[in-house]
Amino acid sequence: PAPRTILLTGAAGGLGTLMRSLLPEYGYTLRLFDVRPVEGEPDAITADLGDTEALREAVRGVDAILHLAGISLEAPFEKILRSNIEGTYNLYEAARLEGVPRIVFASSNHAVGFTPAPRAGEPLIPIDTPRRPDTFYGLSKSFGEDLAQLYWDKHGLETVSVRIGSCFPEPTSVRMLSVWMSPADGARLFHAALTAGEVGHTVVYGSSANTRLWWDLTTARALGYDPQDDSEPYAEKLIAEQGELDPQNPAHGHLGGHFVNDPPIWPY
Ligand code: NAI
Ligand code: 15L
Repeated sequence: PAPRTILLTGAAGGLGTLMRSLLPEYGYTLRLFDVRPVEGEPDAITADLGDTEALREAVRGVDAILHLAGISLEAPFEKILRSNIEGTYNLYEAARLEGVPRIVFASSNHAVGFTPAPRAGEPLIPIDTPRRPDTFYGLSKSFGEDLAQLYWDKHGLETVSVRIGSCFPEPTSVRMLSVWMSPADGARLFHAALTAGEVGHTVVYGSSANTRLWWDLTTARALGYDPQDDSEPYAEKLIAEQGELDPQNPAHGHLGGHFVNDPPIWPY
């Protein structure tokens, strides 16, 4: 049966806020979880991923989990360790103990961020490209994907790991023309990941059907994902403002963009 009640972790964040408005249209009831209060949502669970009791209670009875909570930029290793590595482990343990059958995990392009970006005419980056994290942040997403594989192989807990590109209302850089996922396509992809039959542990790239796409969406499409958007209408303006990508510039020549040499730092 299609999942109905979803635990949404990271509900106060940018993507969480977008999904709070888009996912109910697909018929989901959302239970919200974040360490920060979720504005206008008094029933949201305000707790840290380090709070194992709160997590057990939060996951109890849900049909699936959309796990967006965590540090979403670069940070000192100790912080990444607590929120993203231990936090994701705590969530998987809670899900295993409570019998939640599926997690959709917000992985990131930064798990493979040091992969050279394909130039025009070169093949798209396949989903089984070796992982090349560009930051401790990307390393934590790589860990999350391996954790998901372990919980599938050992415990039969299914995951779709979504290596999200850039999910924002509009692309704001020339790099984003290649990796952008429109919020509407994000909701389509998460819905497909939540409802597809037997996924085991499936890894997919998360983006729209961009003209300048860098990676292969085959595994995402196999879930039933049918992206409707393309960043191309934004190309002319962004290229006029910022210029074409220069492959000699490390921040332009890798999937992870400026995370490879000048990552944005988590401010909290
Ligand atoms: P965000 O930083 O806006 O939201 C993350 C949320 O997680 C925040 O509300 C924060 O309070 C919460 N959080 C952080 N540590 C926590 C902890 N220890 N316990 C409980 N809650 C905690 O990030 P955004 O953009 O919404 O991203 C959501 C997820 O998707 C993140 O895991 C991020 O790594 C991933 N992602 C996002 C991309 C994007 O384009 N927005 C691209 C690739 C991955
Ligand atoms: C990510 O993983 C970040 O969470 C997000 O804030 C963006 O920076 C995105 O990647 C990106 O690569 O643009």
